[in-house]
Amino acid sequence: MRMRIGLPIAALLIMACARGAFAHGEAADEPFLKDLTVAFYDVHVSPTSVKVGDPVTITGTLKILETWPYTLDPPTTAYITPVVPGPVFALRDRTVNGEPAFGSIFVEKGGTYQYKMVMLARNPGRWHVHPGIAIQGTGTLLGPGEWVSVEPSTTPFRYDVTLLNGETVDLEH
Ligand SMILES: [Cu+2]
Repeated sequence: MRMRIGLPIAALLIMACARGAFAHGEAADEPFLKDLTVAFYDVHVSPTSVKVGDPVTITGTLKILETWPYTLDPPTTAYITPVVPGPVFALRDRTVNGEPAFGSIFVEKGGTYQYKMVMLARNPGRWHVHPGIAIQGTGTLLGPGEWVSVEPSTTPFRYDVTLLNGETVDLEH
């Protein structure tokens, strides 16, 4: 009799305590990827609470480890990128080792890359933000993540770009 009551109570307690999934995806990477490919360190994401249209900056350093597995293609071409759940931020500016990096860069085993990425908050919500490096032939490897809250703004999102002829266009439209 005690068992009959105990089980439903336990089930209710578990349901009451269960919350939404809260994990960051990089925990799902295989250990050999996390330990042998790329080390991310000094990762900072700030600020972690903004309004739509405000900048969020990701800085940090990554090293492509000498232990890079021989079972993967050697790293040559890569793309350092914010990893966010969909187009909820828009990348505005990116430098790698102090140089502007508009697209892919050349990389090598043992190389160290200091990155800075500025992105604009585009959609309201609570988003997880990681630095990542997409390596040709391997895929995207993730660094540590941070939660960023984006509040709605009274002005709609804009992404203004000045063209060579001096004209300004809003890429959002
Ligand atoms: Cu995450």
